[in-house]
Amino acid sequence: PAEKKQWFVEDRFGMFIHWGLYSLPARHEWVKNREEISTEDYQKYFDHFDPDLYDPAEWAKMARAAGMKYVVLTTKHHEGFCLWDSAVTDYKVTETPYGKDLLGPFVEAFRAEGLKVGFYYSLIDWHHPDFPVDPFHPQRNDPEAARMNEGRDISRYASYMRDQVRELLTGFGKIDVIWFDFSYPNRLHNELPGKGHKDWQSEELVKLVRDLQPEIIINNRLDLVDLPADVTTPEQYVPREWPKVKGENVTWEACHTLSGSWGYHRDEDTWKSPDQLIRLLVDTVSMGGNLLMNVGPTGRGLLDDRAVSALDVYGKWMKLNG
Ligand code: FUL
Repeated sequence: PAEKKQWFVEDRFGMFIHWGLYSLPARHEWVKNREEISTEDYQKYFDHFDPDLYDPAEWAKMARAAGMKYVVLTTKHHEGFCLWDSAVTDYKVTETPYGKDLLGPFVEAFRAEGLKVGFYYSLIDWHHPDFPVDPFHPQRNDPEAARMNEGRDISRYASYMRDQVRELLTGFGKIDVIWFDFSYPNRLHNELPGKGHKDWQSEELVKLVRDLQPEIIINNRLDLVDLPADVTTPEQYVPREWPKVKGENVTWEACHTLSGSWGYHRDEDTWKSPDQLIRLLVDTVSMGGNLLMNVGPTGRGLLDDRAVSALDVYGKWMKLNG
């Protein structure tokens, strides 16, 4: 129902947060994939994950000061690492040197600042033993790839995802948005094992989500054609006309980065100028969309100065323009 989405289209501006093990190498959230890093070599980021400066209340204050009304955090990105104490895996924050749940305090802190809370959850998982070593997997060129693939069963992975989504949607109170993410090229849907709604059992996932959180907003990245999503999510571009599904205008939310990558990238120098930042917000909102602007905290849990300045640009503009 349209009323369910009312807050979303009124709030207009949200903070996206990409945070995980990839924040430590500080190059890109796809680093494991791009550099074809083995699971053994990637383990060092897990063994050193200890965000001693993590203070979600600070992040939440900054988001609010920037005029943002909701937040979406990567609870699990493609690397498979979980920011909460999931019962169905050891690949989670509570097993790292940090040793504590990150998600509960996060949710509380943002709610305390009056923001709505959303969870990003990746349908891709480069760590899970049942997720296929396909041509997009970090281990695609490993001489052992074929052997690694033996016995993998995507339906076990689909049931793992349902277990995790159940945890996320029952353990943290009312969750306002769930942002599933699949980003391999469309033409490969269903041509590769592990891609597409049949493999993820997307219909069942959606049913579970709707049962557990009837009010939640679900995005459109589950490869579902006949089950309408609540929001369409153009990525890194400003649509030139109102996005449509089956000829109808749809609710949309554009997501963008402050620089290039979504995860913390220390050495990038492509940060958007204040002018670009404001134009992006004005263009998006004036064309009827939401803007979900991303920050990538460091491995220690801080927002980089360049991200803080960008948020400040929005905050100052909001003060003058409401
Ligand atoms: C993409 C992902 O592959 C990126 O890493 C990022 O999470 C972006 C929002 O979605 O599809």
